[in-house]
Amino acid sequence: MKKKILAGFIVVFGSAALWTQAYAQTGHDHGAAGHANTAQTSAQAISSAKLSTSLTVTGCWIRSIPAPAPSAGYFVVKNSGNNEVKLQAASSPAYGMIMLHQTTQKDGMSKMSETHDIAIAAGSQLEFKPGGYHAMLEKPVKVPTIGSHVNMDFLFDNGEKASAQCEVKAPNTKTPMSH
Ligand SMILES: [Cu+2]
Repeated sequence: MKKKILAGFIVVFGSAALWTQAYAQTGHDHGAAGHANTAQTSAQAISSAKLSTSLTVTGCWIRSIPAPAPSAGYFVVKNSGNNEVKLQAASSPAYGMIMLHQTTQKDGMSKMSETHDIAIAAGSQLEFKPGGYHAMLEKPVKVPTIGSHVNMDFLFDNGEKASAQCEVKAPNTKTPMSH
């Protein structure tokens, strides 16, 4: 009996470790149902959150990528409040799922990973930009045309949200300043 329980534990633990490994390797291929549920929950939480007076998102732009490949969104989050906040999630009517990602460099290789609770200190701002933090935009409802704007909402851990209009730019756009 004891042996059976132990064996069961090893199986569960083993598959969790395998899953984590598989997840790390697939990068953008997030087909898992758990992620879809999380995205849905945050979309609901964002729509009922109250618009913040101290947290703003500006300069938002989206790199237009042909579907079904995921696209990325970049912006500046500014916290003019007196407390540190954490960015928890983003949502947009134009995308079925948005995740917060961070690109890191290791041994000359660029790699993206999902990230949660990105802290923005009181009175400071954080730039989401190519090669760093970004919003990963998946499952486009339809591919937005270059030059159009897409609405995006951002949820913070204090229960407030910020809203931005993101300009859709050409796939080869490198910096927010180039048009
Ligand atoms: Cu990414």
